[in-house]
Amino acid sequence: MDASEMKEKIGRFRILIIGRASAGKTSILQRFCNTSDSPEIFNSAGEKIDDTVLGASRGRGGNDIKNETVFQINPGFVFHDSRGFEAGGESEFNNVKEFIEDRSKQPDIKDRIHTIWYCIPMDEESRSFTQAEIKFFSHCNTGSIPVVVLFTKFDALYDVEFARLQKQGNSRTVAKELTPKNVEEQFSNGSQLKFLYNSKDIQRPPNCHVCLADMDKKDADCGPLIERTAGTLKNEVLQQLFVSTQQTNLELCMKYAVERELAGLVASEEEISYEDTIARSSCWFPLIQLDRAHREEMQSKILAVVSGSSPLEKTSSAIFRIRSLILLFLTLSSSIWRLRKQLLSGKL
Ligand SMILES: Nc1nc2c(ncn2[C@@H]2O[C@H](COP(=O)(O)OP(=O)(O)O)[C@@H](O)[C@H]2O)c(=O)[nH]1
Ligand SMILES: [Mg+2]
Repeated sequence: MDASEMKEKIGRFRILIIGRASAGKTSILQRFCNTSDSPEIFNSAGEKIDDTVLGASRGRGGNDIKNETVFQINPGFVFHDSRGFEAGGESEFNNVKEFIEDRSKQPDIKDRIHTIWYCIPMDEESRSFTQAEIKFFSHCNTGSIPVVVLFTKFDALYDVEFARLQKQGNSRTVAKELTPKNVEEQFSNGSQLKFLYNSKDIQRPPNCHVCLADMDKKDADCGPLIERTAGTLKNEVLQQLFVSTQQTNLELCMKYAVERELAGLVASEEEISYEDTIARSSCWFPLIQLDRAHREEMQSKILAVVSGSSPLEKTSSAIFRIRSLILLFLTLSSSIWRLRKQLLSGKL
């Protein structure tokens, strides 16, 4: 089975998001999927759960970790929401642990958890790790599943630094600009991270972490979350599935297409056609898994637009425009890399 068949077989990328109620989980999922819509929730039998039923059953076991949370706009991602993973709660911890163990044993990779996001909100006074967090990072065997810690509501730490910068004589504008960078720098040298990665109490530290501020705002950037998560995936097919399914960071798709595909093709001795170069690089992009005939049609349309012989139709859909841009990028970069290969091999 080649990578694209395998990708098709896995189908959806499955993420478990853990964190206490109000940690900012739903907001992150919305930013990640670039939507303000509420997600749809399905039970393990695949039946849609009515919101009103879920609301009424809250606290009566209705918040099942096995439920699948999906956003209509990007059904390529399926989330399991631990909901209310409260400090010290023994039964919630066991529930999460059992769920991870059970999913890890699934023979089919499509049913396994592909990544865990563990949310730690920063909006509490003198934030230190709770018993639940210490327990999770000491006793929960996540096997080969990468774990990324999300320090959520990171903007809660901004006020003190903003005031300090203003006191130093900086204008509001300068203080506002410097604050996020300064806070992240102070945090990276602070006691929380030392504890998380270097404490004897933490036997299973996470793979990495990311600081997320203002995720309740529509234009918030979750690029760092996407990049860190992609970087932790060791399985190339899963990595390709993750990068090509997320639709908010095309820059990352380009980075992987160039670094993983084009660079590899240039380095190899293999003679590969122009069309295949484009087809193989397109595996890293969303919305572009087209067959050859469709791709050729798109390419001729794009060429007509680029050469000015046909205006880009005002009515053309956003998806057509994105596809066009991706194909244009692939066409240009494939040409450049082929030229580079010919130059390096002395054929030019
Ligand atoms: N200041 C701040 N508030 C946030 C952020 N993310 C979420 N919130 C707010 O925190 C509350 C809980 O967020 P929600 O995403 O529903 O948390 P969940 O219970 O973990 O799903 C909401 O009122 C959000 O608007 C953030 O990054 N910064
Ligand atoms: Mg929620």
